[in-house]
Amino acid sequence: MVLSTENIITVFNHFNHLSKLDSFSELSSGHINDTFLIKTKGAHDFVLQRLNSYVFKNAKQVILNKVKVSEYIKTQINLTSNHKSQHVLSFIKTLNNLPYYEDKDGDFWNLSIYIKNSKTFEKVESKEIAFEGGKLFGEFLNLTNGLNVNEIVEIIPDFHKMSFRYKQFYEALKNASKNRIELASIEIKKVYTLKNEMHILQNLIATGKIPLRITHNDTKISNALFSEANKGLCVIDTDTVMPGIIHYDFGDAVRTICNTSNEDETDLNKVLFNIKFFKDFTKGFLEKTHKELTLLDVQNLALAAKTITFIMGLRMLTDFLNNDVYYKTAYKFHNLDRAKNQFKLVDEISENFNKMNEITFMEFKKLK
Ligand code: GN1
Ligand code: MG
Repeated sequence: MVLSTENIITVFNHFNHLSKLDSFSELSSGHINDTFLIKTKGAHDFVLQRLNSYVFKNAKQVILNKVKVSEYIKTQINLTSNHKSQHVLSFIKTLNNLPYYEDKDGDFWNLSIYIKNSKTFEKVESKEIAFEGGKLFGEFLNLTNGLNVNEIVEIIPDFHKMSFRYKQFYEALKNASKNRIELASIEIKKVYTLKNEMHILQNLIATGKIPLRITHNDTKISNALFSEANKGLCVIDTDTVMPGIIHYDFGDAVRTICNTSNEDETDLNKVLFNIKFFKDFTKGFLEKTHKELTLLDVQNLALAAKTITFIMGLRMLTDFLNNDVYYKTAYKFHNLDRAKNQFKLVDEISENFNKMNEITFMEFKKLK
């Protein structure tokens, strides 16, 4: 469906909100779905989203999952409903009483209430946000901890499984153009060099040393809403909530909070690791989660930050070799630039690795 004004209004009006669209704009921070902020003159503004059916083969189920997660969180937050609405997403049903709308092309849409007086960050500029982000993502794990695993469909199987991501990379490499292979030769080499280390966490999961829980699986800092006073409000983008390890939620937040530049900055001299923010984030995260964590868990948090950053680079590189079929790109070699950026950050994490391990251990010890 063409994303014309007329179509957006039509889709919006399939939902049961009793509001009139006043204006809308695209929220372009995500790489997958099409997301719009719908302004009305009524009590609420809304977020209307079309799911990407190439990425989400079962987009209807993504929405069913998200609604379940929100409903469950609502039972766990100990606040009056007025305050609750600032801390959890509320989805609106269609006039047919369904949580999703399916358009003529078979694409699925969902609508949620825009959380007022909130803001997001693409990049973190203050330790306060790093700390609040840590508390917010940590608390999300507490809030979803009791969710029945059987009720949540694993929306993208093997999402953070390293061997799966390597397999996709090898496939892409077999079919890639000579030109793209040449352009990415340094990054390709790196994928081979880091292979063993990047499988350590997967092996700890396979041997039962690190348990699966319900996790968010996309904890980049732009998926956290903050109040105007810079307090953590609500975790958004619950598309990929499914069984996972808390390590990757920790690590994915670190990947974005401690990168001194954006994910696609091309001047790699600007891609540095902010160890101060790492400390603040860790403090906040552990404050909320330490009761659930073992020493072995904590000993692997820094490795998780490195591993998930590498996974992102690997996936972006793979998409580049596949001629950009997965992530939205703004220009021709965008995915390669993203991969270079993430691999530079992996190097930066290696430089800071001992300090990171000291920090996670010290902060954990303080709480025990
Ligand atoms: C994608 O579209 P967005 O921003 O929610 C991706 C994540 C990556 C992220 C990288 C379903 O997330 O896994 O971490 O890009 N989501 C999916 O910025 O693949
Ligand atoms: Mg996402």
